[in-house]
Amino acid sequence: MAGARMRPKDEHDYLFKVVLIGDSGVGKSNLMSRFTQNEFCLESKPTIGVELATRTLQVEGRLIKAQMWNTSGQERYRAITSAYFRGAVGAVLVYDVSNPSTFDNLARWLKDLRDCTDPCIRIMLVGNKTDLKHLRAVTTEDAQGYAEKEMLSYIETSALDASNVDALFQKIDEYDYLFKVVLIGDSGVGKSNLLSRFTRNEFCLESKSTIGVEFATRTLQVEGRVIKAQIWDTAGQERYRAITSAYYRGALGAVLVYDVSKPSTFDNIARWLKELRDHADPNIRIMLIGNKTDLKHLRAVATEDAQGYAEKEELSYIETSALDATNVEAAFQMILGDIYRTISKKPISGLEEANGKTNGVKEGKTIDVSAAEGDGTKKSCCST
Ligand SMILES: Nc1nc2c(ncn2[C@@H]2O[C@H](COP(=O)(O)OP(=O)(O)OP(=O)(O)O)[C@@H](O)[C@H]2O)c(=O)[nH]1
Ligand SMILES: [Mg+2]
Repeated sequence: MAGARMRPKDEHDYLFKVVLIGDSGVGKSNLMSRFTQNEFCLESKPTIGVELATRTLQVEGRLIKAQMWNTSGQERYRAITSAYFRGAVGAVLVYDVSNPSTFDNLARWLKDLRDCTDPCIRIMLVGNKTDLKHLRAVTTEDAQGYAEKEMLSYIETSALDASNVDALFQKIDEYDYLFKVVLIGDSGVGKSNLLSRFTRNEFCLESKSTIGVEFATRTLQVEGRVIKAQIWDTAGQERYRAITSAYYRGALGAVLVYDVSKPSTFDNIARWLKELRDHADPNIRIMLIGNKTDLKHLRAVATEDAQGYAEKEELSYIETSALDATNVEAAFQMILGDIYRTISKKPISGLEEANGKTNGVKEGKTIDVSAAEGDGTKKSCCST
């Protein structure tokens, strides 16, 4: 058969819809044309003010078809916002490194994104026009700091000299899912050490009480998916705790930790659970951890008691030792797997038709890009 050994022209493993947003003039159209110029296919759509281009490329052995959507930054097409964002698995939020007002406006764009897209969407902050070195007005450090605070990846590009434009897309495909998980529990139960054991395989006997909020990430395989786990840690001590609602915002999982050698930390679990139920998303997955199992001779909370409590409260339960590393990996695999199973059961905004890889479309399936009506409601996989 003719061409039997060639891949069909439109074959791909995943289809990613990626939306470009940002102020007018920051270079969205040029980034898009720069990115899609090879195997270029500009399908100009009758939809209002939206242009669409695709490029198929190889990312880590997989054939990815990137479908880039671009709209005007000048006109705020409020009516089509939800349709524009529908089904997007990635968003590229662009500002101009030589124009500070485009950086200041990021918060507004981010709000639009968060209101209209799936909370699992991967957002990439892009500082464009790095070729204008002498006109630079937003520092890399400021942008990086902002990106970190808002949980975005960050990259600087120049559509003009093409630097980092391909890297931008490669970065968007680095992982399948980003899951935020928060650690809570009394001071001294070992939250920070569970975090350091899980993310860096480190333990510190004389760790100081946490002040404010920290987080660390680790990318790992969970149920065959590449998950980027972003684990947040805060002070168990009331006076050092950061604003609670910000801490819980966007969290898909919570790990409630007590110390098996200290009954008061177990008694306080009910209080932590209440706080969680008051502030976190009602669909958050919760796991109870009894830490410090290495202190066998000091054990003061029986496994059965904790297990009974966990069952009653519908939490998963595991005992760990951050010191000798027992079950730390298993614990995080458990909560991340639990989150994955929960969200993969639910239809994701605009991706109902794309069952399979939740943050992408499997095996040559195509999103109907002409379906431009959104219902204007906020949909999400992870929060209500
Ligand atoms: N034996 C033993 N000690 C542990 C374990 N995990 C933590 N520790 C010790 O317990 C103390 C407190 O640990 P942290 O991880 O700082 O506790 P935390 O929950 O983060 O405390 P706050 O930040 O104050 O809320 C430290 O001295 C740790 O070395 C463990 O699994 N076994
Ligand atoms: Mg701590």
